[in-house]
This record gives sequence, C-alpha cells and structure tokens, in this order.
Amino acid sequence: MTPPSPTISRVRTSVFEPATAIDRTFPEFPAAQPIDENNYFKKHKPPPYLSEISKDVANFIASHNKQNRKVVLVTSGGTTVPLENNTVRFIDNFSAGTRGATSAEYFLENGYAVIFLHREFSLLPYSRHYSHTTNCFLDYMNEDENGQVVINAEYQNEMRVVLRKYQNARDKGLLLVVPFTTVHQYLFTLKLISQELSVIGPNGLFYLAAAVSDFFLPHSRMPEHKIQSQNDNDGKLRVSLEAVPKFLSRLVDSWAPLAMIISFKLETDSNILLSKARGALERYNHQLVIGNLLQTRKKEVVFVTPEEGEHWIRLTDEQHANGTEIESLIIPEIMSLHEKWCEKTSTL
Ligand code: 9Z3
Repeated sequence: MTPPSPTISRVRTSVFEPATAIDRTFPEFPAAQPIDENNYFKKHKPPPYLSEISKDVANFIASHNKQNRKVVLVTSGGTTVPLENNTVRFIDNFSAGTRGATSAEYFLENGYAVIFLHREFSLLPYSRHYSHTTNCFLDYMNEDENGQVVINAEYQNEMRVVLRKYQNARDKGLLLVVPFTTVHQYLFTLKLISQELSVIGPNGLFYLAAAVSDFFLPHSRMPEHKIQSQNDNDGKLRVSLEAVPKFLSRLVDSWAPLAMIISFKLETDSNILLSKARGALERYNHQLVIGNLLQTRKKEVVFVTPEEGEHWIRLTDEQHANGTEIESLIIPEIMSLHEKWCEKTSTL
C-alpha cells in the first residue's frame, strides 16, 4: 500500500507519451572483434578504484563457490555518456533500475548470490520499496507518545517482510553491490567481473538488464572543461558520438565462455522486437535474449532461445491489479534454464 504523501507530487514527469517514442529501425552495429576490445580498453584509462572492486568480487565469488552456490551478475540502471572531462553535462537514459533491483531480490530469495552492478543512486534491492521518489520512507513513520519514531501500524507487516529478507541477504553476505555511472566505468567493471566469474564456469549467470548507451564520446575528443555556450559560431552545440563496441560477443567468446548469458533487448516498436531479439541471439551466440517494449515492460516480456524459439511471459489482468511483479515469473524460468545449462555444460 502506498501512503499518501503531502509533499511529493504523484505526477511523474519521466513518463512520456508512448505514441511519440522513436522507433530504432536502423540496422544493428556489428559484434565487437578482439581488435575492438584491444582498442577500447587500451585507449581508455581504467577507473582508479577497479583493483579494489576486483578483490571484493574475487573474495565474494570464492566464498560462494566453496558453498556450491550459484552466482549471478545482475546489471541494472542506465549508463551516462559524459560530454566533458570535468563533467557538468552528460547524456543519460530513462532506466531507474526497477527490473534489475526487483530481479536481484528474486534471485536472492531463490538461493543465488548476487553481484549487483548498478548505476549509482538508482534503485537497490529491498530499499527500492521505500525509495526517494515513489514511496517516500518518511511517509511510513510517525512519532509515538514518547517521541520515539515508529512505523505506522498499517505498514508493519509489509515492512517486516522486506526488512527480514534484506537482513537475511546482508547477514549471509549474499549481495555484493558495485556501482557505475559512466558507460566507460560500466564496460571496464563488466569485463573485470566477467573474468572473475569465469572461474566458476557454468555456475555463473549473467543477467544484463542495464540500459547501456549505444554511443559515447571518446576521451581523445572530450573537452577538459565545461563547454562554453559562445564557443560555437552559430550558437549550436554539435556533438559527434561514436558507437560503443558491442562487447557482448567478447563476453560470450572470451571473458566468461562457460557461463550462461542473458541479455535484454529493448524496443519501442512492437513490430521489430522479435526480429531484433532473434538477431541479437544469432549475432552473439549466447543462451537467452529477453525482449521487452518500453511501454509494456512491466507486464510482458518475450524469451527468445536458440532451442525453443519465442515464448511470452505475461501478467494476467488480475496479477497486474494485485501488484504481482513480472520478475517473480521471469526468475523461476531462468533458474530452470540455468539448471539445464549447468547439466549440459558439465557433460561436455
Ligand atoms: C532492458 O531492456 C530492461 O528491461 C529495461 C528496464 C532497461 C527496459 P527499468 O530500469 O527498465 O526497469 O525502468 N535492458 C536492456 C536495454 C538495452 O539497452 N539493451 C540493448 C539493446 O536493446 C542490448 S544490451 O540494444
């Protein structure tokens, strides 16, 4: 139940008019080759904190591997594309990280350890239920007669459930949260975690739900300081972006070749969703593409696999009305596919 908030308007300015969405009908970029990987990772400096993350990730994976627990990397939220080195302006996208944060919870509840690679300050598993924008946590509280802050009676049960799940994940060390902001940080961190995760072979699962920018401004062409409005003769800002190499191919072929890999395909035109999802599967040769439309992503998704073709997962009207989350249907299906993948791969 969402409490009424006197201070935060229920108007959502980020929800656009679906009919105005632009269809991305242009052809896909080719899969990245080893040379593209070399070029990108040699031409760009790794984020300075990467070695610190590397240790945490390696320890996390080793400890769960010892307990024979499967580990999933969930990526979540949108990447930014900075336009200046001392960044004032950047290009961003709509993703709040709902899919990623929600999915991470269902993986945790079903016995997985989760590395949650997410856009810093986007939604997190568990705390997402009481986040800053939709359900302001302050609206769930009050003062009792002694001035103690307490949770309102009507939210006790719901909150206790979330709190217990959160504490279980935290106390058992099942969740490792790793942030990114820029597309560049995302790519370096993805490569690092993938290589660490390759150690556990098929027990590793990739669930790539982050909305990763297709374009970026290379460091070599990035101005150091804030772009000045009077710089351009005719008062216009012209930005020429380059295609972000499609590193999914490198992940499948080289970074973690035995892991099960799931990517998401996002479109706004229902006429091209399936062909784009199939195209991605053929191009990258991985195990599953989950297709979704921006407009209906919370109600339906389509699984596209090499063996079984397409298969839709949809919430019924009743499920939608009672607040069932589509991720509660997606994750069990993925777990059974992952189980089969582990069996198949171990007999190779
Ligand atoms: C997705 O398609 C996710 O499901 C959403 C989740 C980003 C739609 P929210 O954060 O949204 O819950 O609001 N993620 C992948 C999007 C993407 O950029 N995919 C690339 C593409 O479509 C391929 S990796 O080309």
